[in-house]
Amino acid sequence: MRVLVLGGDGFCGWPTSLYLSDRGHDVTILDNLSRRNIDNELEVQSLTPIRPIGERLRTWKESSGRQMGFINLNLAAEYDRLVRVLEELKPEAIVHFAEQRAAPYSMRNVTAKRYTVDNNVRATHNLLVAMVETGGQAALAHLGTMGVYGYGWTGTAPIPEGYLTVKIDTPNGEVAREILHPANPGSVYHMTKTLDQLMFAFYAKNDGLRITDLHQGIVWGTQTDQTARDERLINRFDYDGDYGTVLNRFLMQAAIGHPLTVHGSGGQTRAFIHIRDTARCIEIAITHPPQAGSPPMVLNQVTESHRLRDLAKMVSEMTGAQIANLPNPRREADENELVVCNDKFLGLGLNPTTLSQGLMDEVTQVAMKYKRRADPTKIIARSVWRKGMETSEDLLDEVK
Ligand code: USQ
Repeated sequence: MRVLVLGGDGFCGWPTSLYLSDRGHDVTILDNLSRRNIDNELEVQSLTPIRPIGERLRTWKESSGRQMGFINLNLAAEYDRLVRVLEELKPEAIVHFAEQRAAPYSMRNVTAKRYTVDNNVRATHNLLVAMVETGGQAALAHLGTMGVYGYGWTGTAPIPEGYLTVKIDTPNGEVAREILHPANPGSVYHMTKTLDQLMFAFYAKNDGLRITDLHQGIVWGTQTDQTARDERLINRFDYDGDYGTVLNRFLMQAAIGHPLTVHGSGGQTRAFIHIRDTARCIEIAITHPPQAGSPPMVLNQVTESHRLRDLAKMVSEMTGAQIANLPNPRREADENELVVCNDKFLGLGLNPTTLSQGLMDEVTQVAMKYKRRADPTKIIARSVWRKGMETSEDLLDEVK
């Protein structure tokens, strides 16, 4: 398929672009390199030395013989150029990763809150309008998040895939309706993904766009078969308090001798997926789009759920790392249950990559290899959900 990957330079976008290219799809990446700019703003770099996009693409051509296109475009701001891209490229599938994706960054300050909403909402809306205007029949797969459902308020009720059947009392008796699962975002970032869902529902209904919204869990792992082929193809590894996600942070912290930074009691339960499965799920999604005229198809892109204190204990037992229970900078439930349905991906042939010592060792080895690049003063999460919330002091002065 001719696939346009929006946000193809990022943590999920880059390995997915390589995977799709490797599988024989004709891939063009569209990205404004904003994630690299945020690294500069936060004065922190990926633990792994990611190469400039041009070098990445040249290396991929050298090692695979396959060419990927690249367009530097700001989706939220350059609507006319976007229309021209769609007209010229005529993609059969569009994968939309092009949003600011860190919850802590989105809560950091007023500027980051406004940027996250302006960027994410406008990017998605521009894309939808441009798809309608150009009359393209591309299948759109969007990276949404499990966080749109929120955590804790459904107890042990399994989270369905996007829609909920509710019973309504009417004067003529009870009727059943399928509604979009109520949104319960826990951060400004997650809120933008709940807004995306409404835009998808509208444009699917009004214009017949074929949309799949992937409610992805927390991604862990860093390398895929493709990114591991050459050091110049390496994927990013975020370990800082804003962009680093929990399991990769624990594994990296263990590798550099930093205590594992559990927020609060660690009773939070979250859904996880390995980066390799992210790429596989995207290919499954774009090759199984919904029919025009159907509501957006929602797939829960997760393979397993874990309580954070269990993950910390597991990493600690594997590595000998200490566990630190730190003040939680977020406003979130201390303890929650989470049961997630992922039947659709399993039904479409996903063979889940679950947590294993081997894969965790792989992450630890990557972290060990590049640990000299780590800045220990960037590890503690300091973006608080409300002014005045307490955060921890640094726990490590230097990486030995
Ligand atoms: N946490 C810790 N210690 C840490 C880092 C995080 O205890 O050092 C806790 C957080 O307080 C939270 C949980 O771990 O309870 C998850 O935090 P996270 O940073 O790993 O993940 P999150 O902020 O939820 O966001 C990430 C991605 C986002 C994606 C989301 C999927 O950055 O793009 O949408 O995972 S989900 O969590 O399922 O909504």
